[in-house]
Amino acid sequence: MTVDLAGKIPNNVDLANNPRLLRALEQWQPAFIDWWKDMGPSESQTLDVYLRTAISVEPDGWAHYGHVRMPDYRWGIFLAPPEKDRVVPMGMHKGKPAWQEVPGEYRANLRRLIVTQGDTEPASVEQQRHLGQTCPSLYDLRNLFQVNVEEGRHLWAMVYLLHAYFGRDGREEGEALLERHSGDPDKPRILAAFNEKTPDWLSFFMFTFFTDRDGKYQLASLAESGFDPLSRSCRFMLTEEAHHMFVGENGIGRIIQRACEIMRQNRTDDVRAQGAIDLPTIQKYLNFHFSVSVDLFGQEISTNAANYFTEGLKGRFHEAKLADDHVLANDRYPIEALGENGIVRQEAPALTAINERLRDDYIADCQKGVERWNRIIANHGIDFRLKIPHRAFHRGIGAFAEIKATPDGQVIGEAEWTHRHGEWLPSAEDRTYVQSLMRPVTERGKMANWIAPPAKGINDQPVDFEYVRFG
Ligand code: BYC
Ligand code: FE
Ligand code: FE
Repeated sequence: MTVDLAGKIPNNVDLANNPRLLRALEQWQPAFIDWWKDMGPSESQTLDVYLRTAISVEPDGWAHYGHVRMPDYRWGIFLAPPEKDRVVPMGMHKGKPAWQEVPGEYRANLRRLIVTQGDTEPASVEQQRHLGQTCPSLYDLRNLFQVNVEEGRHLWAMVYLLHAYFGRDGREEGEALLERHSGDPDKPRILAAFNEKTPDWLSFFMFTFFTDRDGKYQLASLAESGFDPLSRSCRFMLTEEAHHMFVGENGIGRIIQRACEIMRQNRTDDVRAQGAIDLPTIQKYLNFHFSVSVDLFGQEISTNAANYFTEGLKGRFHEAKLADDHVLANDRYPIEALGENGIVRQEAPALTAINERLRDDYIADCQKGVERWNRIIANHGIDFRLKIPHRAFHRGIGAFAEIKATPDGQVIGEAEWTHRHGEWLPSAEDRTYVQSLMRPVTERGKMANWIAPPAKGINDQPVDFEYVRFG
């Protein structure tokens, strides 16, 4: 696999020898740049940012670090190296050679999966568009932009697949990906979480912790696809995704750290009086972002998901490591469902419960991160623990969308929900308070008062490095 870094579009997919595809992508490129200028990070055109850029797919050395003027970022198309003799890992075609072209009968389903994946990438950039104006430090500003440019590259990854394998329909979908916008009343993004606002940095860090983690699980499932180009695209995207989740976990950890320091120093729970964010408010934001992110896994019982699996288009998390027949014709899987007196455990056919199984894997992963946050609180000797709410809490998709539940998983009536949801989700007042803290800090090495400095900088640079230069 040769890497071409000199062309208009850096790539390792041999675009130079595919003039039709190259021409199509070079036509899409100006539309992407226009979208980035209109809908991407606001007022970033003159900034020099210390960014990593993908320049190969070698495990070490795939990234180059250096200051880049943001609109000149080199978004490239990179697929992970092909696995020799790769086979379809699951479903009715299990064991047959992986497909290098789209099987005709699965064209519509594959296109739909790729479009849904592709739609989330620019959506998140749109949601985060104004955060640069209120960054808590240059370090954080750089991390925001790093996430943004890589989500832009993930859009390129999906648009490449659409152009290379789906002909004219694919090109039309590529245009539509730039025409839908987050929160647009007429042309919204496809999945609900990507039409929510990300108005402040507490929300941003929660988003990268919870919603980018959905990205990790969905990409890992698509990396199991029998359609090999999709698998290889997703495998490389996953290497970038780790940093996005780091930004979230680290960001929330530093906010918690700051709250705990203030509680200890001032012997008070009234952290807000000292201009920081109190732990109960952090819990409410956690509840919100967790619940909209678990919706992204779809219905508990889904024939779509069963079909994707059986057709070999989308697998389970780490499919190859699972010890079963990878066909699941007669297997059962335990799920939570609505019973007559609340929420009950039930068995469902494993095939139709594929979405729920992935949601379980995701929740277990979230739980580990929350435990790491709780260790920060415990280390300060403070008697408070953050908790992931029950999966039935505040749902918009699936069986639990029909009911109201407390964060503990108690089914409650509408009246009680109306009366009490302000205890569990950020209220208008909470949001106004958090917003009031959002003042830009752009002096080298300085941090906003509500967040502790990171333990170390990016790529072995010091924390007070000039991560962003204002031109
Ligand atoms: N919102 O059978 P079901 C990322 C629809 S994040 C609105 O359960 P399925 C990133 C559904 O379309 C990863 N509608 O559906 C993160 C279906 O509609 P139809 C993104 C929803 O298909 C941060 C109906 O309800 N990647 O990368 O099994 C920053 C029945 O539902 C929603 C992917 O999602 C919803 N939440 O499951 C940047 C991977 N959920 O058929 C990036 C690709 C369901 O009735 N997508 N519906 O018209 C998929 O695999 C599937 O589309 C889903 C949905 C898992 C999302
Ligand atoms: Fe992404
Ligand atoms: Fe991401």
